[in-house]
Amino acid sequence: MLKPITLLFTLLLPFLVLAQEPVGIIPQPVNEQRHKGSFTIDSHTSIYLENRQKELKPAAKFLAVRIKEISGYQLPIKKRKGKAITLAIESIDGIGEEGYKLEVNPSAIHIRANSYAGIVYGIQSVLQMLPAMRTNAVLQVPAMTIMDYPRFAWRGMHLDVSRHFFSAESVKQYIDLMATYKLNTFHWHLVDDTGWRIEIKKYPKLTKVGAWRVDHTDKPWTDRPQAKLGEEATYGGYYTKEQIKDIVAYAAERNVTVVPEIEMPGHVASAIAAYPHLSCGQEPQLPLTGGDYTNMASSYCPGNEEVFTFLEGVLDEVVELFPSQYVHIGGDEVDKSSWKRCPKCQARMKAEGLENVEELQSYFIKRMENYLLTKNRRIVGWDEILEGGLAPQATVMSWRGESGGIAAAKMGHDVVMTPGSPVYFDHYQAGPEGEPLAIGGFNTLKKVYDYEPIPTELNEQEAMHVLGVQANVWTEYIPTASHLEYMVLPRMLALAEVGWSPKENRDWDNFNQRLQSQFRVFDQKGLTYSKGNFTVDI
Ligand code: TNX
Repeated sequence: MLKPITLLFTLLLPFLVLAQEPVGIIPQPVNEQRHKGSFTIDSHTSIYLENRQKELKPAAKFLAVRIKEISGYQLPIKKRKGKAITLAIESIDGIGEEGYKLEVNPSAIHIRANSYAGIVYGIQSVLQMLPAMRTNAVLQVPAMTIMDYPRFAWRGMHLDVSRHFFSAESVKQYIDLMATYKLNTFHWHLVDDTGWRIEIKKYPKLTKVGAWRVDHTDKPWTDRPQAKLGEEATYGGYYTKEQIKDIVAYAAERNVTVVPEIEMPGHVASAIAAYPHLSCGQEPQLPLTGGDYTNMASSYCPGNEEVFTFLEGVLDEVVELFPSQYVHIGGDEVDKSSWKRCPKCQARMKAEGLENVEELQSYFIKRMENYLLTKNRRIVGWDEILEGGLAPQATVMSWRGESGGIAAAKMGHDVVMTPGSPVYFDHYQAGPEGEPLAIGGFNTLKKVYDYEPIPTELNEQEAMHVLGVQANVWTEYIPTASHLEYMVLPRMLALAEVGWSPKENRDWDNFNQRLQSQFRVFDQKGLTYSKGNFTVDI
């Protein structure tokens, strides 16, 4: 015979266990408590915007569309409170611009935040608790209280659409995935040697000529022969202004800022193919086909004034399309050999008192910074922009390890940490046996998860300049959208947690448990992802 107290305990046990179960959200919230019971979403549920906050309409629509997809219920957006999911922008201390408070009890769901961004994140947390696909099951959100906000302001994913082209639809899917895990910055690498991907009305040849290359997609990147003039260019593509506006709006609805990268002064064989006068040699050429860089002009000529006129014209149209505070101007891996042979470059260096070609590159970047500042935009560039002197207000992306970022932060510049190891997602995540051919490197899920964006070399003051963290996805070896998914899933989720969750909340084993339910989501959505043995770190 059980004693009454034991009996009571036995009966309560399932609830006690339930109360301690992790909610399973990625990235791990700052603070979450699970309670007894759940809120059921059904045909009587509505969405209520407190104080009729009009600006929340896109968020409410986003939520309603998702609920409809999985359940068929069309939740009305109502003016009166009933059994509702309430969204409210109000003033809340301690959660910052992007934070939110989520309260779920059996009769209501409440999402409160200081801004649109926070409301969207509250919605994303609720959606992670629901099935990802159409279901006949009862839609239940477990009762809970969450208080949550991000550790870093810049939580980025980059995508190179030049080495291989990805459709506007694929780009949207990529952004949607990012948003699911509260990543907020999409760095869109729109320009490189192999293709110019953004429509510019003033310079139509950029897309007519520069977006297309001789097709060797059947061969591995490094085996592709360089195209000869006269060969037919059939591989490529670009985004029209309409498509870009649509993508930018789609991203904004999900609190994702799109930062365009207009690469300069190197990696621009595609632009030079369109307008040969932009290189020092001015020889005609085709966009780069693949891995072979020889005999190509790949840098603009800083001795030629027309180059600046051209770039200003391009940037005028770019800033019209992208509301982002930042424009990324590239700056990496510039082939400066042509500059050394170029009389106009020599003359420019003499006139400006520049001692070497690094200073000439710095002159170039500073001019572009000045131009963009007149448009109220700031520049961000790869860490090579430190060489020859950093432009006064530039933000640095540290990709060759962390040293560039550390140097820039010590100089009082903002930085984004994107070191090749461990946050280049074009590198192997397992294998290499059994893995698709990749550029090299070995960035396992665990290495990504363990990454700490604030280097120990920085003091507290300097560390404030680390805006955040970003993974880069170069696509030399990634020809298709499903291959792209495979490279970013699930590493993107580890990155999301590094960028969002407090350092002390990060727990590898717990993350792996939460990952299992996301794997089910990937399966339901038909996403391609890596299931490698992530717990083995080599
Ligand atoms: C270096 S990272 C590059 C890219 C390549 C990448 C391959 C950076 C700023 N430049 O042009 O695609 O390595 O991993």
